[in-house]
Amino acid sequence: MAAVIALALPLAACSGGVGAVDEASTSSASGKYVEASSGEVHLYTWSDYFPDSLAKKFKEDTGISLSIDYFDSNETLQGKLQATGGAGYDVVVPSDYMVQMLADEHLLLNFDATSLPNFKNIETSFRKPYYDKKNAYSVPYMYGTTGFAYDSSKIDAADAPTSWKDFFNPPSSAGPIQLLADQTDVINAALRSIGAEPCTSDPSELQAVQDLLTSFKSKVGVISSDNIVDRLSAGEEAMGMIWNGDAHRVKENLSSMVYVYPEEGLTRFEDNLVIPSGAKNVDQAKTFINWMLEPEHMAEASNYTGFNSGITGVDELLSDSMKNDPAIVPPSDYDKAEVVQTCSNDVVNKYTKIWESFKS
Ligand code: SPD
Repeated sequence: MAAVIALALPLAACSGGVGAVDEASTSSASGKYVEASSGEVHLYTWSDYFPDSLAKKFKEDTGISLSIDYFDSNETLQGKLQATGGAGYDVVVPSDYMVQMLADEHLLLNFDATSLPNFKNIETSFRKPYYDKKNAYSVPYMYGTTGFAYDSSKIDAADAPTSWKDFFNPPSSAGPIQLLADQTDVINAALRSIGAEPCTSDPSELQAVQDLLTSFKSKVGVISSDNIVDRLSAGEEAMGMIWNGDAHRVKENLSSMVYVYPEEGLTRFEDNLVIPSGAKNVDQAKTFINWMLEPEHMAEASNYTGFNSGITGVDELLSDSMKNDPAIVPPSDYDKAEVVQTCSNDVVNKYTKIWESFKS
């Protein structure tokens, strides 16, 4: 699993972003850890990202019920928390850059994750990431990469795509392309395909991406982050943008599926467990997060989702199929996985404009 761990290192090494703990959002809830033994936790997470078996086990172990709603992108989560002022859920699962954005908007509770008894189980390289330098708001859930996959039984070897450039100019044998409903992942991939960097504010690069997406639109089948595993496994789409854990699950059903590490590079993301500022069941939320930091619980989530996690002891508990899948363990000579950065608000607004115009 050395390659998986190596892929994780740049995140912790990365600097910049949220440094200061937001004292204004510190509440009494940020104090001592109190283990709850009844009540409920409302979890809001990515679709298909938490096994029912684990929710059941959590209730049996702690007496706390877990109810789950699903979102399809960080921006959907952000919109929901903005609309409710951080209320409605007790635990939510933003990615790296979105932890920083939500914290900056005072939508997260500073609960001092280092005070959790199981904080010690977080691998050192996953502590104090650039988007939460004091672990005031977050602990890691799953991490992975955003690449694309294609069915090698449908696309000739001569046409096999190897780059984002190929992805956005697909061979006709690929048929309608699956695209994630994720403006950050799609625009970052499009920027890489034209040789530009994520978060660029260069108007000509952003215009080139807008033009590329406009020409790509007629080749897109479904724009969705939901049910990808089912659709690709069933052969409904032969090529699609996909997160590596989902690709692993597709490969379990369809061995001809290939996960591509694009020549230009790809995004390495990290999703996190955080507590919104308006959460009602804070002790229960902290009990849930602490419980998830047990290696066997996180490993159950990993083996279900297909993604790895930065918790000590999880690697040993991963299924052999995960340990041996290049979608999970990247080729040792691939060094182009880049941690997502938090773009400036101005650039985020430009991304949103490009995305809305692409979808309209
Ligand atoms: N099946 C759900 C996978 C969720 C992955 N989160 C991706 C975050 C990308 N920025």
